Amino acid sequence: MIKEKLESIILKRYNKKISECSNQEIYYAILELVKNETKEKPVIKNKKKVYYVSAEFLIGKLLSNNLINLGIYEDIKNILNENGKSLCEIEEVEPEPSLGNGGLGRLAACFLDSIASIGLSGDGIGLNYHFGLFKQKFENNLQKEYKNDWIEEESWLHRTNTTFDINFGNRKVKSRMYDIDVIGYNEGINKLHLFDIESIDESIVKDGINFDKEDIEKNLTLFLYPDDSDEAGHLLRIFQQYFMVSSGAQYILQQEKKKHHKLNKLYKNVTIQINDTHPTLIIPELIYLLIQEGIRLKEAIEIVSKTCAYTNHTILAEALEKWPVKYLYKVVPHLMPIIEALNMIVCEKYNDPKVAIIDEQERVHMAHIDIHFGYSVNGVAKLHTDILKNSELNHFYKIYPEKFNNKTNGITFRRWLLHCNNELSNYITSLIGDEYKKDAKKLEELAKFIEDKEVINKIGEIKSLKKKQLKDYIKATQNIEIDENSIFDIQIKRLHEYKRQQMNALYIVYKYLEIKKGNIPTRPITFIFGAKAAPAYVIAKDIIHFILCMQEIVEKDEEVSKHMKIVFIENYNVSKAEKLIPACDISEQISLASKEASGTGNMKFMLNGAITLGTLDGANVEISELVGEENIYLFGEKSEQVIEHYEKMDYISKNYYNESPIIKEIVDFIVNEKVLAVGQRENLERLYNELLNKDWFMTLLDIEDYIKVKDKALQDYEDREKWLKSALINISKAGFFSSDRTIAEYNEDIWKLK
Ligand code: 26V
Repeated sequence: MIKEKLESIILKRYNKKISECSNQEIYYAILELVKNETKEKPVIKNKKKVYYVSAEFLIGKLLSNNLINLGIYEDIKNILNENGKSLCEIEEVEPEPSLGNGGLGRLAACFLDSIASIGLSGDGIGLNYHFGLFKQKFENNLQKEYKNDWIEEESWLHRTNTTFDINFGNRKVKSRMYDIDVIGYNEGINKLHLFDIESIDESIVKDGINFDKEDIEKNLTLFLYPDDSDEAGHLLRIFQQYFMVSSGAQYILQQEKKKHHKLNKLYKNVTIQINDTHPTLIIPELIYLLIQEGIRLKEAIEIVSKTCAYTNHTILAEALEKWPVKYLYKVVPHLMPIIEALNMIVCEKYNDPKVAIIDEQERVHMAHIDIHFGYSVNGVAKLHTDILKNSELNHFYKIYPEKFNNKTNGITFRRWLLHCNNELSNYITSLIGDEYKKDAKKLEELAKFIEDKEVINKIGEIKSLKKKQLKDYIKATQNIEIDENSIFDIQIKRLHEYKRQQMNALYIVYKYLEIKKGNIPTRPITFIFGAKAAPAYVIAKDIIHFILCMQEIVEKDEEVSKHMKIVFIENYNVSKAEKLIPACDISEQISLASKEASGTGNMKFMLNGAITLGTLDGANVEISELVGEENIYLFGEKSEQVIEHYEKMDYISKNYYNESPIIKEIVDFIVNEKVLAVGQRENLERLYNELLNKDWFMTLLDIEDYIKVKDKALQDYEDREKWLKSALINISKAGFFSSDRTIAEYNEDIWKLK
């Protein structure tokens, strides 16, 4: 059936046979086939519907994922093979939408997959950024940003006839809805609604990612989080946020009216999950729209408060949005009276400036709106929720203990195992059947093979195969030769000081100097990084620069490069993650304890049989509880100790530098003449001074323990059987981190859709 359908599409489009088509042609043909198949699927319907509103949906490429969820992946793969074509090569043709920065956006994408796959009715609401997040290139060991032109004539986007007027004070723009089908795994479909401005003008983007930030009518949906280092950038973000939530809120109410649902009972039929504070303005916007429908302010507030729920994804103060009242008056003057009314209610009730919506400096605390006027507040891992309750949001927890709950993050196994590691997933199926694909906890059945040498060997063989595939990919794309028998140590995530890529870089310096001193590692090591730094985040870009300098120094040093290699993957994105994660031996999760809300890369690595090297932070805590301390490498100070350092302000990085000769030697190396010869003095000195005089995320606090524990992990790798057993335990315990479990909990505790 599928074969005939594909052949007929190809015949009609190109008047050719499959074997005569280019990969590009086949890609468009399969795109058409998938769209046709999707039309046959029912739209999922429940009593109540969730709208997941998010500024980011890092969906990645959709071709294989959709084929898997439709249950035709193997068929298509075989049909192509019979015709001398390869699905892997066709995947390469698909452009990757870059509609997210990192974990938060990828989580939203995993959630949409799980919502549909467990048969819940829920749509995503977001923005259709034409150039997404920037495309990263390395030039002279520096990050350079370019636009990522991902939208083609034919794509997964479906242009709908739904449009709305959006009012920014006296400025008015038109919004149009574009839909992407979200196909559940052996299930019906939901939608991702991405709103776009009708008057967009791509041609205003000049060299790199520069454009006139004030020309809202032309630029609104060009980029995700354009550089927000100045006032125009901040205003543009507020324009984007309001454009998204006003479009979304109007759409939601329009749908409710179509279903003849009463708007004063909105919360019985709809729940809105607010993903971080970016969509917070949906609260005053809904109140505003309900008032226009004839509902009184007090009742409108009550209805909205029972409809909206908020997820917090970070405790970093600088990432908690606080918009100046002045800016909001410029963008959404009609919402300000509502925001002021909400603030009055809170101030009269609690008389505590710490929980006010508008502070003394005339800034609106977006999270405070969500907490007071939403019915649920959740963190994204046990430790994170505890920190929210006990310190960061303690004032709110005391007022509303019943609103607070934890939902430990998860990942979709369809993409992060079935698709990216077909070999491992097929092998698991041969051992325990395929029930784990719908019920991830079943992976625990793998534990019974722990003493089975054949199984252990096979796990090792699959890892070697994935490492060989990655080696070939790196050679083909970046022309770097790596040794597939070396240990693959991987850190891939957004670049941020709290994630401490700089600590990993200092370890590399340490290893380099050891090799120079004649202390040769038992086995070569390949250090792999992937990370984009926000364009205006200077120190983050300096860290990339330093690592690229080290990459060049090592590459050119024959004596050292036999024993270690550094590869910084250019333009790290979802498809690259899919190639890197299955090949990993050591998963670097080394954030400063208390700072990484959850992490989700950690879960993907574990599922693919890598061993975590990490701090007791975010979901690492839960990983460690599940696999046991023998199957994870933990180091560094605990979150309570770190929080105490901040309270007492007693961490002084220079003391660590002065008191440890090793630390001094490796930190000094940043401005060593060898590095200066391949790098920029200004950037390197800035990084050096930052570590010495500030080091806000306490790199030097944990570096010695990190070196010790990392060396132990590298040594332990040599006991192949023990290492692979540990890998198998990690895989078998990963079931908890399926986003199907996370979403089932959201539904059970917060949404109650069925
Ligand atoms: C945003 C910003 C923006 C301004 C500059 C500094 C800064 C630092 C951090 C952030 C993070 C925003 C929220 C976010 O992406 N959180 C991530 O959410 C993931 C999904 O829950 C979670 O796994 C990650 O630990 C968390 O960092």
